[in-house]
Amino acid sequence: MKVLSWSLALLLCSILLTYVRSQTSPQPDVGDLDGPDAGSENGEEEEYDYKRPEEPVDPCLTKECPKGMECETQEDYTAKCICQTSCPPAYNQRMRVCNNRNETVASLCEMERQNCMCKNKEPGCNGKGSARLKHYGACQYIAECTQDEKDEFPLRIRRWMTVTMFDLAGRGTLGQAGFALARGAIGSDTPWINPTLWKFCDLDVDEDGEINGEELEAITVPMMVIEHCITDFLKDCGGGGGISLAEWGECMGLEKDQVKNVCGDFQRERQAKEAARLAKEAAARGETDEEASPEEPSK
Ligand SMILES: [Ca+2]
Repeated sequence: MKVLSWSLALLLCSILLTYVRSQTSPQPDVGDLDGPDAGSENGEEEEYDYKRPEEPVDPCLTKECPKGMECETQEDYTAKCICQTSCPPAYNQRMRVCNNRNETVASLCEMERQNCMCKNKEPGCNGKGSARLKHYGACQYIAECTQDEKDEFPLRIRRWMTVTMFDLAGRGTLGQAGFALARGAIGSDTPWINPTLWKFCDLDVDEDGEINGEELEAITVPMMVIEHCITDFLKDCGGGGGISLAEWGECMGLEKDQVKNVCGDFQRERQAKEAARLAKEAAARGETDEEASPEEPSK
């Protein structure tokens, strides 16, 4: 009987001790049971998406810099355009260009790099200031244009514009608006009209209805060496200022009723292409369409 009493006393002590421990020990966090280590309800181990820290994207990948400049990634991971530190070696003499000071420069890149440094007043500037591109290749003597040559010039440039337009159409690089005009010119008694109107639209990049001096360089610079009259002729055509469509048509020998504004389709194509380019750049930067959408084309 005494043994039974001692056994009961020990059992009660054991129960009491267990109760005291359960009240003083830290309680498990119920939330922990739902954590990644607790397993799912069906007992299977769930995969947990342990994300790696995102590596910063080089901001220069989507940064466009003006001519003569290159992108440099800053310490705070922003992109900054700086003057090009160097240009590819001008291994070929055909890379040389002639500037408007009649100086032969190793390459167009080198001329634009110099322009940048002079504009920013950097030590690398040659001290002469910015220069413009006169023509490709080393500087050479350009004969003056005689009156006879000038009189014949519209015929020559119309022929060149026609051949160029048909060539681009054949290669599929003219765009829909240009292709439609080229197709309309084929078989015509006056096949040069559409190419002449097309070239006006092509040169009027800012779409203000006239061709200014800078826009004119897109045709004078590549043609000056092979067609020495082009600069004098087009200078006279605009009377020293921009060339309107009516002036362009008259200079090229078109009748007044042959001069029509066909630029609308070109402009819409150009704007759509530019919008697509901007959207692509914005997508590369991870921006939304709304953040990146350019202004609605007004034309
Ligand atoms: Ca213009």
